[in-house]
Amino acid sequence: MLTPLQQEKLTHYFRLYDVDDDGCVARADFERVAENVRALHLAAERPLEHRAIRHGFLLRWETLRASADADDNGAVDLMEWLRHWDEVLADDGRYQGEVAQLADRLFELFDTDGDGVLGADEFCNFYGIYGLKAAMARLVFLDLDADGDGTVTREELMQMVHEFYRGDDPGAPGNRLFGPVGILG
Ligand SMILES: [Ca+2]
Ligand SMILES: [Ca+2]
Ligand SMILES: [Ca+2]
Repeated sequence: MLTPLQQEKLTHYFRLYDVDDDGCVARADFERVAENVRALHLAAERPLEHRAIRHGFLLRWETLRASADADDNGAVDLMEWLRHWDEVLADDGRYQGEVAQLADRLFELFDTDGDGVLGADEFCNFYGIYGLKAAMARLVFLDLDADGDGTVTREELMQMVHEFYRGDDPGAPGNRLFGPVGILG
């Protein structure tokens, strides 16, 4: 069972994923995110890499649809989304596959200078693909950068990811992984 805090966080997360803001998470939202990544990574210079990235996002939509779209109407509404996450969070194998490994891949994708850590600009780029404002991204970055050295390590990110998804501590910094909960309305 999701706790009220987890429900609140995952509802906020749903609004983030609903990039075109039509009240459902669907293929179009993933297409939009893939397109934003393309714009960011100058796909003209690296078309093969971008094709793989786009494929990855669309595959992720298919995985989500197969698991979450209970009424099979091609879109995932908030109730379907919460039920889906309730199942994933209760299952260690699925959690590893759908959360931990994904966070790891996103870390690699956005570490564009390949130095093994995320700088503030790299981190803000990640937020940009979901249409979030750079100012908010910088606030989250400050939260994530636990030791204040101006970079986010893989360990710092994973700690926040676990707090966001599985944690139930209202004071945990990881609750704000995708911006302050409630700010998207
Ligand atoms: Ca949508
Ligand atoms: Ca549905
Ligand atoms: Ca970097």
